[in-house]
Amino acid sequence: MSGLFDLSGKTALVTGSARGLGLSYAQGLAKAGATVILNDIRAGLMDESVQNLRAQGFQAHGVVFDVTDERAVEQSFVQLNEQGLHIDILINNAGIQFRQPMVDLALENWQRVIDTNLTSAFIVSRAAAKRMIARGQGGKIINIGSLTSQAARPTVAPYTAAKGGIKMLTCAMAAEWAEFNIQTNAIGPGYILTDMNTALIDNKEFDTWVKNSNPSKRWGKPEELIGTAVYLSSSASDYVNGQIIYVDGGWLAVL
Ligand code: NAP
Ligand code: GCO
Repeated sequence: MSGLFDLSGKTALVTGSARGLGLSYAQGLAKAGATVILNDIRAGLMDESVQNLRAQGFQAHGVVFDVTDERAVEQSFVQLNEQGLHIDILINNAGIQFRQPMVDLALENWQRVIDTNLTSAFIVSRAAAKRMIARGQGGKIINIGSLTSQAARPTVAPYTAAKGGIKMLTCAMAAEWAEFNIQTNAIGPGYILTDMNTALIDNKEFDTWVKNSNPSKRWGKPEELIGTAVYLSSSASDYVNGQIIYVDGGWLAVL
């Protein structure tokens, strides 16, 4: 049974993984046997995280690129391939949040969130999928959605639109790439204790709302996303495609 979740011999790229959920995904996949490639826009932070993973005995590398920059993405994939690193598993994790009522929202801020949280998944997955198809060995692509892939709250419209798009882009990728033995799915985390949510965690009213809005009555922890990431990265999910798995304490399941 454990072989079902064994990632030995696989190479995984996790975008936005110098810290936060991305680093948790990378550490979890490394523990399952994968060689992991961290990505970030801040080289120093990324290098520090790569060294930390190596110090734990894991196979880890790093590649700096902005996920919204298609030229940098393509060049990075060429560089990785030249190093003998071929991506079997891609987790499109990089993302930002920008909270403001739409009537006050500048188009540039709308666009920046859409570019980073949605368009980037197209850009990076296109680079990965064409190489997976050429290699003929299949692959795994995991997009990172959110509760806002399914429901909205005020002041996070671009994030919500992007994450809703992630849900349907996951279906589109499954529609086009399943025949090449590439499984594309998504994870929809609930409210998780990371830097993205510091302002919310520190806000007593919001903290109370989160705890009262899910039957688990608490925020999630980054490490609680790892099992789903390993499952969707492994042969255990070879007949799962186009799905989003919410890891939300039951939030979306209850009235
Ligand atoms: P986070 O703590 O803010 O970390 C985001 C990571 O993405 C950082 O490492 C950041 O780099 C990187 N990043 C941002 N823009 C980038 C770009 N253009 N190119 C490359 N990397 C970039 O966020 P998080 O909470 O870990 O969230 C990670 C993902 O999970 C996001 O897609 C988020 O929407 C999603 N998510 C989070 C939650 C939650 O409750 N935390 C829930 C649902 C979904 P720097 O370190 O250089 O800033
Ligand atoms: C917000 C939060 C959320 C969470 C997550 C919930 O401002 O409401 O940032 O968007 O990060 O996406 O699933």
